[in-house]
Amino acid sequence: MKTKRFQKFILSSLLFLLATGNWPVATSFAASLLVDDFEGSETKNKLGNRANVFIKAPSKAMVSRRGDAVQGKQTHVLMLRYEKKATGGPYDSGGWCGYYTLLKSPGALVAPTPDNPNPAPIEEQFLDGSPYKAITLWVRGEKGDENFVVGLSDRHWDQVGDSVKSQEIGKYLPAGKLTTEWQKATIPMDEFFLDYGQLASVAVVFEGDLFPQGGHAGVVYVDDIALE
Ligand SMILES: [Ca+2]
Repeated sequence: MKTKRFQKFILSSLLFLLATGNWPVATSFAASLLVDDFEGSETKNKLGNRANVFIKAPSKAMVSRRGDAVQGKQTHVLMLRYEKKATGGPYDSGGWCGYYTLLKSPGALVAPTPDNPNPAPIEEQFLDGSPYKAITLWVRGEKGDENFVVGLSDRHWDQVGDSVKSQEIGKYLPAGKLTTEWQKATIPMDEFFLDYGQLASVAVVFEGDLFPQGGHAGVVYVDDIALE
């Protein structure tokens, strides 16, 4: 009787482990980290951190949410509309624009109490990206002639308000370019030369020489930004 109960215990423990993936040995592998699936808040990602467009005039960008089917599954996705201008703005480069989502958590002031009249503020927390090998995201264009690069910043690049850029997105897509079909982009971390232990943000960026005619207006759709 006792043995049977023990066997049952072992079996249920195994089932629990299988169901939850909480294997003790699995701790050395990094599970993927979903940064945003665009199902929740419009201004915060799944990490609880801010996400928004960025704009340097005369370029501009806006975001919204749309329902779409990704791999046959109905879901919500980010719609990113951009107008990358060819001239004007800093260095007559037409400015730049895009969308960022923060990997770092913001710092905060701590309210003083009688016991602690001068509390230290909570510092920003940068994300340890060292367990991950790639940034992944699902993307499609509205027409298929869109283009962008991915920006990644660490503490240093964050402080200067910029990021390190990937190559053009097509390099990381199965079709070699954006199309009107959903594709998964996999951008190896080592495309970016920075401090992976202190990551600050991921961005979709329209800047530089992305388009043959200089400027371009278009719409790209994005879902499931993750670190894998
Ligand atoms: Ca989604």
